[in-house]
Amino acid sequence: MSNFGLYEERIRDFKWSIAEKELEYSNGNILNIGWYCSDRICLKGKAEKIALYYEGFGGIKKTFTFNDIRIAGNTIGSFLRNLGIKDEDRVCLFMDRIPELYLSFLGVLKIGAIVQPLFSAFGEESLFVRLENAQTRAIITQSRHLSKVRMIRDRLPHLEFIIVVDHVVTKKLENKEIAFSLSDSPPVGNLEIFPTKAESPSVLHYTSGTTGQPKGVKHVHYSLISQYLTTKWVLDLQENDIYWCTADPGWVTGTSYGIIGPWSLGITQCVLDAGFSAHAWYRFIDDYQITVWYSAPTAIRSLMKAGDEVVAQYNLKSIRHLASVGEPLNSEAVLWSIKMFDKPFHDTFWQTETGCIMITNFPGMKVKPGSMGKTFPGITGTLLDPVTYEPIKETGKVGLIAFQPGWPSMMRSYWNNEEKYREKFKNGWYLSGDRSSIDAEGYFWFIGRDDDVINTGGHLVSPFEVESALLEHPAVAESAVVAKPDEINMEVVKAFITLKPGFNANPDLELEIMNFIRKKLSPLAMPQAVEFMDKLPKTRSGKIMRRLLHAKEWGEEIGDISTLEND
Ligand code: 6R9
Repeated sequence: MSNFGLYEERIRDFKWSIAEKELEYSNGNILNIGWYCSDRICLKGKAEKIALYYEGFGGIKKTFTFNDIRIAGNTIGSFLRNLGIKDEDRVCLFMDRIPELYLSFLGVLKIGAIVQPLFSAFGEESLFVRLENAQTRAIITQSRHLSKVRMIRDRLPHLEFIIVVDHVVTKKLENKEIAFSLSDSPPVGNLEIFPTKAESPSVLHYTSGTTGQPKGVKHVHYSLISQYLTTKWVLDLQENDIYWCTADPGWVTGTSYGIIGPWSLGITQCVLDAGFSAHAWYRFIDDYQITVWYSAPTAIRSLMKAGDEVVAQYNLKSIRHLASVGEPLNSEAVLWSIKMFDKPFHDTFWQTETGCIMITNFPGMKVKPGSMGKTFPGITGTLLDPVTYEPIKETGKVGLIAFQPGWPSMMRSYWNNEEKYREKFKNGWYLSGDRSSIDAEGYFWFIGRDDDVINTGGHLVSPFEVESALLEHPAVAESAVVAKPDEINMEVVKAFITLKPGFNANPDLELEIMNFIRKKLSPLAMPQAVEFMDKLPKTRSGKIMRRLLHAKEWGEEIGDISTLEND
């Protein structure tokens, strides 16, 4: 059988029940992701297998077996349950990539509560809007992030518990704060797992759109089915693999493929929480003899820039399979990886909303550098005409990437935002919001997003959120935020600002405005360039035309400006 045949083979007679069968997933059994990722693996005889190799700043190392993560999940779950946290309560995880982050994820799910992971670099305002929207009841955090939580807790009436996992007794805890130390708590060997059903909510990830506040993407425990199977077939994880997913669990890649996928398969994974440097990353692969590596184009471009001679200083022969997600993977990056590791990075396309990989260069399939590959077996994908929303028949024509709803890990709703959820469907198709073409062999070629959302280094930034933060500064009259091209991150955030009367544009004011919004936004959303303008281009109805500013930055044709306001 040729390699190409494997993909064909998988597609033929595909049913999601393949995964249900392997997972012994049926009513009457425990259907809880927390249990699947730890207890079940132990029951399968792998209690002493390593689940996690962790390395933090300063070279701190910790190792956990599947039995360790099972017990730690129980201990955290039991602690939360004793506080009165119950099923479907929202519990936010606001931590760096320390072991407690991964272990709390299991603990929260085990008691049937909903995990709300948020990136620890978020500023207090970004944190506030997400906690307020979810009416979050508890937040688990670290001392170093406590000051941000303290600034907003009084405006969050639903937030009852602020749990600090690394509290030192010399510091005073304040209102709502509770210390919890995993190492000092009596280990809970057996916990009654909450009997979640397939459709019980599990994870609530926030994602940014062009307008309005970020939306909470609600997933359910049944998502496991597609996360398990895509991890197995696309990331190609096998029993003896040592796997490294470089994503932070504040984003969907870090939970679907940084926790649920590998652990439900009983695979050993590594976590490095020590920032980025080419030497540190290669050294990590070398030290742990990593075999499967799932990363992102911005990181790959940074590694390319660091120089090929750095690669040569490490033994990276262990690498067996490479995959990438989050932004367009340029063909140069694929060709580079073939040169350096003798293997291509396999692109994977998916979203917070899809919960699992949708389009991919399937292992063994011919990789076309620059293409995202084909739909995963069981996924029906097409391109829709942007006007009629009918599937496009002609090869090579650009359209909107759309999927037929119904795969297991599809979002079930946007939290408290039925209207926005409904907008995602047209003619029975789920609209991804991205544009692509498809070639004669069925390969997707990414073109761009269909909205104003900025994808900087794989992180989606809503121009609205940055503009709102800017508008809070007393000197700012109006603002418009667009993407600007960047060699490493592909796109960075650029802000155009008009000032209120009495204020003059100068470098001091720019610095002051930047310092002002730095407290509100995540570092990733911070503008890398600012331009003061006398006025912003607007439509006759008064809407700021970001499209014109975008075209200016990218040196593109401006296109139809018939709606532009006259002087
Ligand atoms: C998993 C994740 C989703 C958006 C998506 C698209 C972009 C993701 C991509 C890609 C080109 C790829 N995107 N994978 N663009 N090629 N292989 O990233 O989820 O944070 O929700 O972002 O990212 O624009 O719509 P999320």
